[in-house]
This record gives sequence, C-alpha cells and structure tokens, in this order.
Amino acid sequence: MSKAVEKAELDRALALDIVRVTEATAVAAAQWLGRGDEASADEAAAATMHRELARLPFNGVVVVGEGEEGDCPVLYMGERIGEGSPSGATLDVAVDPIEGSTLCAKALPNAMSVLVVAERGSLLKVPPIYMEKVAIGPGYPEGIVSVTATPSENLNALAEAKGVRVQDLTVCVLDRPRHGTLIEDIRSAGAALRLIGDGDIAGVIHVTDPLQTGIDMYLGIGGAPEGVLAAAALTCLGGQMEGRLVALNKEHRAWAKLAGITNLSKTYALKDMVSGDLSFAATGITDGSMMAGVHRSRTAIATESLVMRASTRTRRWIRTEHADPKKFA
Ligand code: VTB
Ligand code: MG
Ligand code: MG
Repeated sequence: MSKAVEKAELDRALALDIVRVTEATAVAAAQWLGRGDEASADEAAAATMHRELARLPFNGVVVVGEGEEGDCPVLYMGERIGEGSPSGATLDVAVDPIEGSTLCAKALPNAMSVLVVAERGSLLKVPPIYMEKVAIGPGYPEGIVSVTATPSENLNALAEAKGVRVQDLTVCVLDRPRHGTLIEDIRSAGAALRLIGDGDIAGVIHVTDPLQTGIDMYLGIGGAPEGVLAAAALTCLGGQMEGRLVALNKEHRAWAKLAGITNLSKTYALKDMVSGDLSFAATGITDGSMMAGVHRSRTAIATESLVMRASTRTRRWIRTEHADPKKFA
C-alpha cells in the first residue's frame, strides 16, 4: 500500500472521528468514577472504545492494546478493527481506553482515554510489560538525556542546557517502591520531585509545558504501552524521549517474544517508537492539567479533548457539549 493512500486514510480517520471515540470512551469510564471498581471501569471503557472504533470507515490493526489475544476480550494486540475503507489501506491503532484506571476509580486527577491511529508499521509493537523512560520538553540539543545515563547525569545535562541549577528542576516519577533508589538519586542530585500515583502518559506530556505544569523531566518505569502512547504524543508536541523495555518475569519475557522483541536491552529513541505520521486523541475522564474531565448537568455532558497530528504538529483542544446524552447509551 502506498504511503500516499495511507496518508489519505489517516486524514479521514482523523478528522473528528477519533475524538468521537475517545469522548464516548471517557463518558463510559466516567460512569464508574469514584466507585472503587477499576475492573468494571476498564471493561466498560474498552467495550465502548471497541464498539466506536468498529464503526469507523478504516481498516485498523491494534498494535498497542489491552493485552494478548485470549487474555482480554477486546482491543487485544493483532485485532483487526474498523468498517473497512475503499482503498483497503491499513492503519496501526494504539489504545488505552482508561489511562489511569486507579485514578478513575478514586476520582483523582489526570485519568484520560487515549487513542492513536498511525501509518501502518510506524508504531513499536509492545506487549503489556514495563518500560523505563526518560523524557524532556522541546528546544534542547538532541540526545542530552538517556535511559542509559544516571539520574544525576540527566539532570545536570538538562540544567546546563536550560541555564539553571539542578535545584531549579522538577522531575515527575511514578510513586512506586521500585523507584526507591531513583527517588533517592534525584533528591541527592538536588532536584524536586512530583510523585504521581498513576498516569505516566500525562506525566510525560507534562514535560512539554513546564511553564504550565512545573515539570521539567519524566523518569522511571511505567507501562510499555503507555510508553509508546506517550512517544506518539511527544512526536506531536516536540520533546525528547528514550525508552528501554523491562521484563519482570518469565511471562513478560514470553510476551515480548510473541511481540517480536528479541533484544530486551535495546534503547529506543523516540523515532524507534514512532516512525510515521499519526494522530493522537485524548479525552479527560477526571480533571487534569491538560483537559477537564467529563462533567454532567441535568441535560448535557461536557468533555474536553486534545487532538494532535504528528506531520503538521497541529494541536486542537476540543470542548464538546453533548446535548443529547442518550446517544452514549
Ligand atoms: C503504569 C503506568 C500507567 O499504571 O502502567 C502503571 O505507565 C502500572 O504500574 O500510567 P504498576 O504496575 O506499578 O501499578 C499507570 O500508572 C496507569 O495505567
Ligand atoms: Mg488502561
Ligand atoms: Mg494505562
């Protein structure tokens, strides 16, 4: 299939279609907001995203999904989705129906629904294992941070490029026992920490706008699927990121093998995770620093979304008032 045809498909799939999918998914997730039931929220959101994607006039294949075929009912890796298109061009699809299920279950900030549609073969296929990540915003010399460098080396490099002291930098890290040493290293280097409970796609995105978010760098180990989705966002927003897969056990290693990953210690640059044009859509489930969450009145539902395109770097913030909430039923 020629790239031109794929680009044309991407254009169409992209218009407002993908944001409709994340809006409907966020509304479905929000029905489980603050109910302490992550599994039901995830199930409702995945089923809705699956249903809405199946209605789109495109041929998609899920490359970053909810898990392996057989382990999850819908949106598994390799699943074909979409109504089909006249050209027959196929696009890569990467999903996280709820990024931050725990945030949704506890009604905490920054839960969102995320969807990426990309030219075929342009997204790194990753299984549901972990990834070590480093990310900084746009405007710095290429390659100044790396997952192979120490936290202190990364912080010194960024401080120098920014013309500030390490003490002036804030690093976002997932608050997990596995990050004990990382957290100590960041503190002893002198930087401040923003510890988050969940949601490292938002964590990575936050580095692109330190003026708004106060975050200069993202470090640590989070989900590998979230790594590729975050890389897709950074490709649209600018910024640098590196990732390295982390397999904690035999099952993770088996999944990696299934996904075709032979070298688990490989360092992935942004362009290794995302190599073609793509569109990224995210809709807030709970209020966050980038988007408001789903809000309801007696007669309407309001959603806020961010839709971006890699090739043009267009960013659209879309606030939608759904005057007929029954359409989501
Ligand atoms: C990670 C992170 C996500 O869940 O996947 C995390 O990338 C799970 O890590 O953003 P743990 O196994 O340590 O809980 C999120 O925080 C939310 O999906
Ligand atoms: Mg999820
Ligand atoms: Mg997630």
